[in-house]
Amino acid sequence: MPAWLKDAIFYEIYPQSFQDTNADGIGDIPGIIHRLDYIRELGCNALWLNPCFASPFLDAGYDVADYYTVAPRYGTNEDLKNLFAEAHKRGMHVLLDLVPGHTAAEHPWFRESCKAEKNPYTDRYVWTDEVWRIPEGMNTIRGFSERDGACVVNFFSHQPALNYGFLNPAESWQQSMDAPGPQATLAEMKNVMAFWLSMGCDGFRVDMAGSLVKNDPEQEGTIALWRQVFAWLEKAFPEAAMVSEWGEPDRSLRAGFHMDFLLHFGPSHYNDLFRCDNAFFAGNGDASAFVKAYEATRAKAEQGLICIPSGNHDMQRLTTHLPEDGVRIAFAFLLSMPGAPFLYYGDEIGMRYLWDLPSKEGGYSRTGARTPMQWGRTANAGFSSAAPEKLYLPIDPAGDRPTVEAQMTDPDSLYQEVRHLIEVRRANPALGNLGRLRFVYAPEKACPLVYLREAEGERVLVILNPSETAGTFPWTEGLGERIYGQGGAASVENGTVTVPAKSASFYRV
Ligand code: TEU
Ligand code: CA
Repeated sequence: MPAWLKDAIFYEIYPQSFQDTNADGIGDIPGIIHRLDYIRELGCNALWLNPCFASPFLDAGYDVADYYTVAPRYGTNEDLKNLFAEAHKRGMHVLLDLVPGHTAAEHPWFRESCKAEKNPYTDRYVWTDEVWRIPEGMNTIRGFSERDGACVVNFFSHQPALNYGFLNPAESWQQSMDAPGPQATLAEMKNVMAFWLSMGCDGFRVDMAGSLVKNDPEQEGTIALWRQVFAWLEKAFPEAAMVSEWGEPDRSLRAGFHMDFLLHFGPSHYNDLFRCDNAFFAGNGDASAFVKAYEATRAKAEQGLICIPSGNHDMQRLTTHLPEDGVRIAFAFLLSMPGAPFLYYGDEIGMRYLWDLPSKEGGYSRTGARTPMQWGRTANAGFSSAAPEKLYLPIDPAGDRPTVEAQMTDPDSLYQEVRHLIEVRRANPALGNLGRLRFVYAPEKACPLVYLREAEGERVLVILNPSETAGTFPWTEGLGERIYGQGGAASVENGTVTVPAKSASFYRV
């Protein structure tokens, strides 16, 4: 694992909505450079940028039309190179988003692949051998090409699946992983990675990383494929960091990834905590299923970081299902768990999910979590000087919408709470990315949630009680210094700790 991940705290930027510098209403790379100091001051020292490559933007850039060129609306390759350099100057690292599973339908490879005559791209995508043959359990598009066949798609219908082969080819059109077509696809994806890494990029967040090999229910083929990639990467770019969008760390970390996310899909029960009708951090939900799933996955994954994001561009905002105090306790959790924290832009000021927005670039219900960053009081909240109707998405119209400017000067703001939590994390090795974790108390449908963090001979007990009522848990040791607190302090008597309602505390023990 690259050494820099030991204390990496990531900030996810949706480039189109962060900072516009040329008044076209769309965020851009010079805008990200302009805001690097803001991110550093918050305490984050690493970035993940959503895809910023040439694209028809039918899925916000997750439909890549050219892996080697920055989308003109964001700037140039030179701008991106500049971002890497400016980030490095500040001790920061930058991950790009790699989308290896599919391309845009307008990618030149796909155009070639659609032709009836054989050419170097015939086997770049997964095709059946006749248009009438529709493979079971896979989505296809058909009847649009001269080539006779149905083409498998990975996500939306305009995202044809790149061909990495089948685990156990069962039909003549299914190629094995080591056939020339799949091997050429993989070699090209390595070229893409090497291209950006050589330019100064520090690694990738890998989109749908578990989706590459087909007919692979246990993902053993995809795991083997990634292990090959990592064998190469560790030699060629040993400092490159890789985080998978997989959602099953026991598989992804075995595949060689340094980090994986717990997400709104997969077996993690992530949503139980933050995004459901009775979310745990809202006060009367359940954290025990999450804890059980976490312990099970951790036991199977011997190495690597399990990362719990505050949100991302695919889900509602952290504020959607949680009250303000619940959001703060959720941040106390996010910034005291092991793994590298990932903050979604704007979550640090409590930006809101905007309901009922018309879909933008394939966002659909995800659109409301992708609105422009709210910097301050100036026009368009400081995001852009374009006319409001030209903005990528509208700014939150609420009169009391949170802004960076207001929260930076308010000592009681969420921004200050998050910044302070990052400081506390950095000051205490036990709370760091690699520190050990043991759950002490995680009752079913009850509070508090209690766990012990430990590293370098230091131990910190984390006690989180989002409930409206006080709670207790058994603890036979004493409590030392309270190094972080929200709400009232806990008290210990006769082997029982009493925790006030709506509180979060970190104690040295
Ligand atoms: O997402 C994959 C995915 O399965 C989901 O996150 C999905 O977008 C969500 O569940 C819908 O609510 C990744 C990207 O994060 C997403 O933005 C892309 O649209 C998708 O891959 C295709 O590339
Ligand atoms: Ca712009």
